[in-house]
Amino acid sequence: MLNTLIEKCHNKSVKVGIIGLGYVGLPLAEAYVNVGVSVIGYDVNQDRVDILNSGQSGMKHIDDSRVKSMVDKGLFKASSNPNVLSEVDTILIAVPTPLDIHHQPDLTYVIKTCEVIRDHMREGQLVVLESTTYPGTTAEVMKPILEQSGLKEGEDFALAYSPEREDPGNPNFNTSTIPKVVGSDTSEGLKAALAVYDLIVNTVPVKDTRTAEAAKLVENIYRWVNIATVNEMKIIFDKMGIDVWAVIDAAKTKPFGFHAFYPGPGVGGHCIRIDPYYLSYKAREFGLSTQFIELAGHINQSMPRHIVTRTLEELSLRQRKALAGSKVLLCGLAYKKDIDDMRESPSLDLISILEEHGAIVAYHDPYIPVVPTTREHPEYSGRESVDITGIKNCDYDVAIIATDHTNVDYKLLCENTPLLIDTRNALKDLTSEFKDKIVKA
Ligand code: SAJ
Repeated sequence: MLNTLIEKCHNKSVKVGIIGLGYVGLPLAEAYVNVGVSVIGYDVNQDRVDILNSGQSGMKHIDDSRVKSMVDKGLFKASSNPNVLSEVDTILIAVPTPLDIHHQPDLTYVIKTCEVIRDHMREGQLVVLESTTYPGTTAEVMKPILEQSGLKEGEDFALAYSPEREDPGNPNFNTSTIPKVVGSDTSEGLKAALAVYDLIVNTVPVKDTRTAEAAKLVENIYRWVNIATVNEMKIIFDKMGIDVWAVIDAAKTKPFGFHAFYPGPGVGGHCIRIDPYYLSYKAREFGLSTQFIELAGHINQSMPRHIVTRTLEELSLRQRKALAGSKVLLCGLAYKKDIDDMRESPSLDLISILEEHGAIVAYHDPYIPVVPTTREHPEYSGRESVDITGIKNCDYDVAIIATDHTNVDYKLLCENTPLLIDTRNALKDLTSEFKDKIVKA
């Protein structure tokens, strides 16, 4: 059933379809084009389709020249017409898997995508889900929808799961150099999926789709729980007058059995703080609870409020000032350093809690000159980053370092602010010079 597909992979005449042309789908398309394989991208967003077909990426971390080269080679085109899905030999799905307002998995995009594929798929195709999700999604959610087409998995089409491991902007790894876990519930499906992915990357075959789905969750739950651990350590060592960053730097000299994580103002991004709850959801189906995930969530999500409490305490102790009415400069809106992505950023929670206390909050982030509209905080859209070169005339009562961007003039900040709350150890090189005004929190 899939011999043709496998044959086409071997002679590189295979046509790859990719659904979802975002931070996962576009680099995936580029990896195939770079090995001479033709790609048709399908996206429901016509604006996105037009941007890509005009040779632009629409994303800061992907240079337009890369997309232009793909288009100019004649090996890539984007379309919002689902009919293209019958023209391709394999369909790779890279659509969002967020949480809904009840903090439950939201598979709307995956389900809608499967319904479109169902209505346009043909015999002999391989369908692969790449989006992070709970074990069982491919077999229990996708397969029934796709089989409504009348085609049968393992006989008429193949189905597999291969988790995306994109890390946007990571200078050390890219789509073609990050090993790709691949699982299918049929031997044909695994063979076909390996043939498709072997074209661009080293593959790691696993027993079935559930193993592959679970592997991705474990990767990110590992981070979620370990970040919570160091956040708790920070609170404990703070009380003991111990610098947690110095402790971690000492611990990481152990050449085995330790991986350094660092405390922060909370956990942002659309992976680490979301993926663990996909496992929590599925575990409840088996009458089980995921205590570490929930506890880590409690700790990580309490960090912004902890930072505000420490700010309030230090303002009161050092300046006999209340937080209400104080001028606060929040340094860093992005959820991690040197990127412009502020999705789910703890900085947004910091602003909200500071203003709840009556503080007057401004922000500085060299990567985010203006706050875009976000789902969770539309009220902040349009706010502008303040230029700190004029900071000496701004009389801020306190600056909170929430993101440790490299390109910020921290010395200027320390010279012109009476109190600095450093949640990232960003001021480590200035601590001796300004030790009386820097508080690690
Ligand atoms: N964070 C900490 N302390 C740490 C590490 C992270 O507070 O020690 C915070 C970050 O500031 C951020 C959040 O956690 O707010 C998430 O940070 P992250 O470094 O995990 O970055 P992400 O969310 O971009 O995670 C992605 C993941 N990649 C994929 O899911 C494919 C993750 O698996 C990668 O390990 C991570 O990038 C990475 O290493 O850059």
